[in-house]
Amino acid sequence: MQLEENYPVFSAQRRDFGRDFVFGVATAAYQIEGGQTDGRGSSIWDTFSATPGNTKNGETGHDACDHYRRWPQDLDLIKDGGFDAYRFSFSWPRSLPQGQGAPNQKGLDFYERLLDGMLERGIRPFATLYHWDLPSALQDRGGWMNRDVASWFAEYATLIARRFGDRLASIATLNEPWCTAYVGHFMGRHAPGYRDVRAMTRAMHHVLFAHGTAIDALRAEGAKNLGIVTVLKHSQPFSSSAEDAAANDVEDAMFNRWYMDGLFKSSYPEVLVKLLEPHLPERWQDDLPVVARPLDWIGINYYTRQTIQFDLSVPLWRSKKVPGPLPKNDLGWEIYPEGLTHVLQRVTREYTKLPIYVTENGITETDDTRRVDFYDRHLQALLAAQRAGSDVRGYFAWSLLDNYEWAEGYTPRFGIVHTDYATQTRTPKGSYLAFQRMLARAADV
Ligand code: IFM
Repeated sequence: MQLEENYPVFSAQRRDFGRDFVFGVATAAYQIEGGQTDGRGSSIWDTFSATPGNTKNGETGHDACDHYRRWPQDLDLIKDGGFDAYRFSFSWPRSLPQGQGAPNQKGLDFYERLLDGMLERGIRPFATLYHWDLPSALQDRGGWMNRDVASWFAEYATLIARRFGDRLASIATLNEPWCTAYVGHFMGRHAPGYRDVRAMTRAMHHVLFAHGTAIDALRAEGAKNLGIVTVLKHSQPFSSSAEDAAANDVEDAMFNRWYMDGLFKSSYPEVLVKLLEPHLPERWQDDLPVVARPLDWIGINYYTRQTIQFDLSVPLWRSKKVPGPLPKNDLGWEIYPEGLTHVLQRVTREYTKLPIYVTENGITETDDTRRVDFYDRHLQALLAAQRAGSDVRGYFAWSLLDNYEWAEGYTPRFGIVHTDYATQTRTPKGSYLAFQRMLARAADV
């Protein structure tokens, strides 16, 4: 693709980020693959989205972006954009239709082709094992509420490491465990659609226990460069009152600290243990050393901040989220680039000196000039965190393509490439071109 003078540009240059800094794009299997064929099993998202009322316009990921067939074109887009890496997820039900037991050879062959396609194009594969598509057969046995999920997940991790480990640049166990536990088991807005504090609490512990168990399984297979992807928000009280500070403490623990304390301090925040202990599985403390297995890197997804106010009428938490004053994206998420600097510095200051990758960052927006501005400001915020001492080694834009945004269906458009769902035509947006222009200057590095 030719570069032209009127392309949108970012204010940062590639060399500002450091010599080995990795630029990539991210997607997830259920959001783009489609391809419900060739022996793929059912997942909790297939059944959740098929249930009336659960998703906008009843939309499902049945076809999504048809990436199952169109992957060569999508990999070409990544290469032509100048990206170094592709963060994608394996589909557990495509690999193991029943979640355990007999693998689906045709499904594994698809990932074989995809990985070879990346390597042929010089794209480094950053894999995620679980991006929310639990096999339905495992949900039938309690899914994330059942402690056995740890051994099911380890079996799946072993399969992937044996077959593909030699070709993966890195492996993340889970994407955003908060979302699985809280949005899927407490808000009921994601699969499996529970609204129950006990279901949530069990899932909160089991996601992390399964993560650590999978890390052991991956290491036993010799897999390298292992991590996990957590989503973090900058969390702040609405006012300087003691009540708002206490409310923010609970919400920050719920969103950020439960996962980061578990992973890096081998403990859970006291304020939440007090509230949730009756629902935690017996002898949960015994699992904490597994939860905190050493990692090689940490992935952070960042989108927005939260502002928290005390509210006596809310059971349990006594808090609510209130809208911040800044402009919002199409889903009402406040745009706060400085928050990326804050969360990256917080990781370095409070948790770990491990390399950090920003594994997702992006905006749903139909006006692409706002998307260019969003990326520009967040890239500057990342540089500010680097200058302040955070060891940030990579950045992945969410997302390569407009895709299936879970309960919100196909209305939100997070892609740097536009997807016409009727024809499956891909059209690069200005934001893609801005990345391309920045990344094409490899000679600057
Ligand atoms: O689309 C999601 C993705 O699956 C996980 N992180 C947030 C994105 C935007 O909501």
